[in-house]
Amino acid sequence: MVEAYYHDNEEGDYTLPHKGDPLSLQELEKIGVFYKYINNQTELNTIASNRNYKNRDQVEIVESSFPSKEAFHSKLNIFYAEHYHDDEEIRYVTSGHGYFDVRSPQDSWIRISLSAGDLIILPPGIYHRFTLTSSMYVQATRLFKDQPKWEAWNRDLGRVSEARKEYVDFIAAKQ
Ligand code: KMT
Ligand code: NI
Repeated sequence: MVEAYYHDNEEGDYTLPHKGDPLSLQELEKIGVFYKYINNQTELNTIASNRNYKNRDQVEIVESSFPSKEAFHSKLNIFYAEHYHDDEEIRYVTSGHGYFDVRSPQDSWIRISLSAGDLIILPPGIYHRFTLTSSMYVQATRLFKDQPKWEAWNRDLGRVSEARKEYVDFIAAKQ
């Protein structure tokens, strides 16, 4: 079941829920984040073809699929570093659980809790991060238009691309 809420901003184990005030899916749409529950592959195919996504892959993020505990944790740290992409990020959770954190217009963290059947679309240019939950397991389909391009621009780089500018303008127009 999807759930969206503000992150409590407490430090510590980032796989814990960190639950703050709740937020509706309509509020997410206002910042360009779309959510949909999908219970069959046909619906996923429709979304992919409507948006011109030709390719996809399946990822399983669990310690046992990494060569070492260190490799697993370094991957989790990469996912959890705040970043944006110049393209949309579409993820469909097929098993397990994950948290996507996205920045609100006021720069607070909004946490979106996802499990099997949950599809999320993050717009180009939105700052976000991902973590496993305390279940420490997720399996997801990643959609991409052409070749996989997972270029991430971490916030500490301060880079402002065209996609980032467009997203900032989109948010500003709504205020
Ligand atoms: C990402 O880009 O953060 C990921 O692919 C995370 C795993 S997909 C649920
Ligand atoms: Ni990302």
